[in-house]
Amino acid sequence: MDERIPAQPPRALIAPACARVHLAGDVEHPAALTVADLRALPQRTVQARYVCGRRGEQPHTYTGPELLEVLLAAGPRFHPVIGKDRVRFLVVVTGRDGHLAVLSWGEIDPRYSGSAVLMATSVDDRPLDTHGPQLVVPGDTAGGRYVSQITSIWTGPATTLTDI
Ligand SMILES: Nc1nc2c(c(=O)[nH]1)N[C@H]1C(S)=C(S)[C@@H](COP(=O)(O)O)O[C@H]1N2
Ligand SMILES: [Mo]
Repeated sequence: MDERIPAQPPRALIAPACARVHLAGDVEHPAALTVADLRALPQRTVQARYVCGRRGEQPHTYTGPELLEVLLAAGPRFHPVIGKDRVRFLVVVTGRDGHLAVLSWGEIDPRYSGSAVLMATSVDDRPLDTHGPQLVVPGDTAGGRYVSQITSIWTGPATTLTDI
């Protein structure tokens, strides 16, 4: 055997590349989550469709945890007594290519409008471990907030001009 050619390890021993989502902002527990970490949370499956400018209507089946659960696990620093403090919080979701979409806490919390926004760990049964999760916003018509290959999520309070 040619000693200069390193032996390849069996394919099963090569760890698959897995994307991470950096979760940061005004939270107690910043984290770098894999899709496998997201799969450890309670999963929901929804059918949703958005209209893509280039490819028309896109119906897909998405499975993953609710964005709300992922954010709550990070411990957002809401005011300990004033319940409505949470409606100041923004959620900024960024994809690998820099595409970015903003949600507000009131959109994802059932005590307000509360539509179930998911972080998909699979689309049409295709796992997203290597690509990274995709945001699913079933109430949206256009696809702009279906951010794919999510690399970071920031949450924290918006400020008013008087705070600046
Ligand atoms: N990371 C990332 N996600 C994205 C976008 C993007 O440019 N980058 N475009 C959005 C828009 S505008 C649409 S319509 C859908 C299109 O996704 P598709 O081509 O996979 O259907 O992805 C959404 N998610
Ligand atoms: Mo789009």
